[in-house]
Amino acid sequence: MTTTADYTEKIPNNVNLHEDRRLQRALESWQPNFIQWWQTMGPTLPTQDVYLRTAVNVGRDGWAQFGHVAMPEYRWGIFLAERDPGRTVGFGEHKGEPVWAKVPGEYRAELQRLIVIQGDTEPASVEQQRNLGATAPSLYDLRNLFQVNVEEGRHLWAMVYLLHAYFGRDGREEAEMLLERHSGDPDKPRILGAFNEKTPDWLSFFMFTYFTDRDGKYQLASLAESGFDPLARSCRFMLIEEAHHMFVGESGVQRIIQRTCDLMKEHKTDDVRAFGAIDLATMQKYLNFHFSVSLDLFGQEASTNAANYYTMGVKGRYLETRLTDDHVLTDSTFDMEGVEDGRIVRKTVPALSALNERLRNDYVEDCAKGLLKWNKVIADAGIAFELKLPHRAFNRRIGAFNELHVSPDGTVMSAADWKANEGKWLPTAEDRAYVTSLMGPAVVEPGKFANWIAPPQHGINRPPADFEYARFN
Ligand code: BYC
Repeated sequence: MTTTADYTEKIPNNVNLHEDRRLQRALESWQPNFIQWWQTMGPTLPTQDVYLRTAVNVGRDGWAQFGHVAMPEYRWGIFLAERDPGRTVGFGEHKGEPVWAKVPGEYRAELQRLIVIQGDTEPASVEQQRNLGATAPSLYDLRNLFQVNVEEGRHLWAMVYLLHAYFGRDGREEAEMLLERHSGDPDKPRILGAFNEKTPDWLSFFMFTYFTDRDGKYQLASLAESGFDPLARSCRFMLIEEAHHMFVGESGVQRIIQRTCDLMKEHKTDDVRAFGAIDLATMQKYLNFHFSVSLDLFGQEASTNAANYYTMGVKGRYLETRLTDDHVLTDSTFDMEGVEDGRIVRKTVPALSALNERLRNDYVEDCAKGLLKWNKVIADAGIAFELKLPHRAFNRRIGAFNELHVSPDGTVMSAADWKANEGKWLPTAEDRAYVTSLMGPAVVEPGKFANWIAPPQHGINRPPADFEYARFN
């Protein structure tokens, strides 16, 4: 294994692919299918080239290089973080044993399932975002969208490599299926709910990259603890790229809020729709939607799957190695909210079965940090409004809260009352139509921004915000 990618190969990689001709041929025969998928399901806005970063190295310094790239020629590669030769399984019944370089036969099904679910989300998000280029609010934003898209494509490559390299024929078949399921397809949908929702406008895109990509961060971090070392190393490297995606979401929402607040102050009104911006009440509704849909991605609160993954050593907790308990959890308990007789109650449950909920807690805590920054923009403008995360039981489809009707402040109510208030809490058809109406043709003049969003404070990498981030024929 080398840290630097070999770019002379058809598939750039740091896994010495040329040493395994069979695997190399299998991946090279998947490659045209991927390109075909990218061309039919990937970004629709034609460009000559885009200023993108490409991973070239997994070492700490200079892991990526920036430059204008024609998108279909982007070099999607296979990169695993460097191997830690002394690494041992950090949790579960194999705690302290050397990590596995190959898939243990008895855990094959579980590992394959986790890798397939992870892999399925990556192309799904590209499909969801495919038409957004046509309404990009600036070249800077267009470039960020495409950066996210190519890297999700690379994350798909990361999971496909694992399927091909370690799961034989089943793995190759699953890799094909990853290109055959499509977001929102009635016959062959993507596996997880949030990845079948639409991302039709840029407010949705920024909320998605803030909330749903953040689920990615927490799931990848848990898989980065895996005893199956190639999976752990793949996820560790993916996390480096993922950070930018969440930055795009956080800063994107922040810039919309900034613009809204500027207009509210300038015109001394809450009704910024009259001036072509997005009012804070609508922002809250989008936030409610994306947060609740993303909470579902963590699975059931009580999960024997999660307990088994942990005991087997295939999926750990967030920052497992930094936690100070016994890393086995058979004798531990966990306090959480659950449902009893139609009410939300606190209960103490075995820690092993509550691992999904625990990860969801870590996630919620992290989500709240962005809101502090967003609310500061509002407070600095002297406006009396605060964005809030809705209660975790609000608008849930997966898990115990699915059976309840709960308001954003956590009040349990009848289905009829909930329905009567839904339009106050979640985007209505009219809200969505309004936001869509703001999405004009892509703003392609360097340094110019659509009316509903403020410019960023800095450009990407070194160039300023008015840099020509994308060029057209
Ligand atoms: N939708 O015991 P449970 C990302 C099913 S995002 C539909 O709780 P488990 C990204 C479940 O499959 C990160 N079905 O399940 C972000 C199970 O079915 P079976 C993606 C669901 O396994 C933005 C049953 O309900 N990575 O990277 O503990 C852009 C029982 O549930 C859902 C991963 O998710 C759902 N939401 O938990 C690009 C990591 N939830 O077995 C990329 C890998 C549950 O009874 N996946 N079910 O037929 C996992 O770790 C787990 O599979 C889950 C589910 C956390 C997703």
